[in-house]
Amino acid sequence: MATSKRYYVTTPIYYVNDVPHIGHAYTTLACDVLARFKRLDGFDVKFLSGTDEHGQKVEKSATEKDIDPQTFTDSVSQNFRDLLGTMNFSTDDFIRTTEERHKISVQALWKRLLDAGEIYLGSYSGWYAVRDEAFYGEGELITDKDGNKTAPSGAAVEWVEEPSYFFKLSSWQDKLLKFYDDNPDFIAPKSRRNEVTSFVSGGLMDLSVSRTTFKWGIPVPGDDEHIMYVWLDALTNYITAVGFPETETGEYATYWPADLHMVGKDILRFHAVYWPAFLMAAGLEPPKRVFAHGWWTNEGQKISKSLGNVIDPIELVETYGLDQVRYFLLREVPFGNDGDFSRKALIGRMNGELANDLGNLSQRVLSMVNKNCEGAVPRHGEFSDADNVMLGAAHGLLNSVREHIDAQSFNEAIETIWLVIRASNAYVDAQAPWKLKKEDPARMETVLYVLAETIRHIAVMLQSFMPQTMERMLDQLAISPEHRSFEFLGSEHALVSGTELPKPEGVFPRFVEEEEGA
Ligand code: ME8
Repeated sequence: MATSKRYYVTTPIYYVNDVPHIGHAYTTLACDVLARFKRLDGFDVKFLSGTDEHGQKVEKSATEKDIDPQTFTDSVSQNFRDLLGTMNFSTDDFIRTTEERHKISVQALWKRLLDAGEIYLGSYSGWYAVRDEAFYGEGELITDKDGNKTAPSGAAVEWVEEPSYFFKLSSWQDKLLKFYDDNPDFIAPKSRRNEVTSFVSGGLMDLSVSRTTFKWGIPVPGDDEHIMYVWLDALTNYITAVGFPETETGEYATYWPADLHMVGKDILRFHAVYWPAFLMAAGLEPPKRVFAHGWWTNEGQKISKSLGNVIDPIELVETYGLDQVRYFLLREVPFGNDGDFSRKALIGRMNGELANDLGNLSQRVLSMVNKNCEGAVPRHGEFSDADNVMLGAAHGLLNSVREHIDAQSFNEAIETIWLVIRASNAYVDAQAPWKLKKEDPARMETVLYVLAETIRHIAVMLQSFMPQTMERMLDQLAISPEHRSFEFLGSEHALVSGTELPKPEGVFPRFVEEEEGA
């Protein structure tokens, strides 16, 4: 695509120790909306997701199931790939860390770090949490009343003593702080930025980047006894996918540095501290931005396998509908905050906002057009002030929504669109086209035209959130697929009177809960 506007967005690569749940779907959904929005806005987009397949945690899960790690990762990775289809995610690439392209890339990065004098051999003794795949200092641990120590995340820790290569993270403290200062938008949201800068200001220790007590990973070049630390391996996926170690040509030259790494708040430190330090130490550019979103609880409870309350995105989609679930997840909670998942809240939004506000608007308007305007886009006369206000609101959507999307404020982007939906409903009520039908049919047509044109704008703007239903809504307005990107917004590309329209059908049915025992 011949465009200078490029956008590279990544999800974390998910551990293949378990099946995908709502948390994974949420992170990838946020990226999918960004990727779709940017494509509609004329960007050349690369959207990457994938699976993190090495390390002790995955090895342990395979051993527990008595399967060799490769067979195990092959099958679990497929579940994550399948989720892309289930959720209608528009990824351009899916990386697995067990791929050859990745091994080459990680070993090349290691060599760069070694050649730059950033890695040395020593020995590690300290605490390690397999669940987090993270090292913890004594001072970070939490001791319960029985004297048991756990990681701050609650994960079990074990004492580790073994030879290890170290990355000279301690020497990157000032350079990282300067980098955060020079790039105030690097960490989002703002509250998270303070968390990271105070962590780095507190002093950094050199980081153990190899282990000798397990085998499932990428060997250190020239020293096979050592397996690379799984986070060094995993983070590198973001450059592997753009062709590293080739940096001068190809996708690396086009897309790197990434515009956004989307992560959950649990893994911000790895992305905002270790990753830019590794990259700068290797003479490579750090990414432009890392956004740490919050965590979902389930009906007030922490989601965990042991509590048996893991939310399966596939079940949700089957029960409530794909776009309904996509909408809810990004609408319910300000992005960046923690949120509580409840079926009642989901149904409330489906019936209140999707069925009532948006569904009724389009169904009402399109049925009136179908019945009273010979099933074609109505003719229109002079626009009144009220018409111009309505159309102006629709035309103004792109700029304000774009601003929210660029700040990853998804719920505000949606709210901005909803203001126009609510205004359209108020406009229908005020103009009462059903009354105009007898009194002033020409005016009725103008009102219905204004509404149809407003619905076109709303549907185009909502495509990234709800691609399937908006496709149906735009089909009902007879907008050809090539005319659905943002360059076709505005009065220049307005609906053409007389264009034949298909028979309208509702796109957002009300959700009626089955009675207990029915
Ligand atoms: O951390 N609510 O992988 P992972 C919201 N392999 N998001 C949630 C969530 C919840 N309850 N639970 C999980 C890893 N997530 C590493 C990443 S990247 C180089 C390596 C999401 O399978 C959230 O985005 O544990 C979190 O960061 C991600 O799942 C962790 O996935």
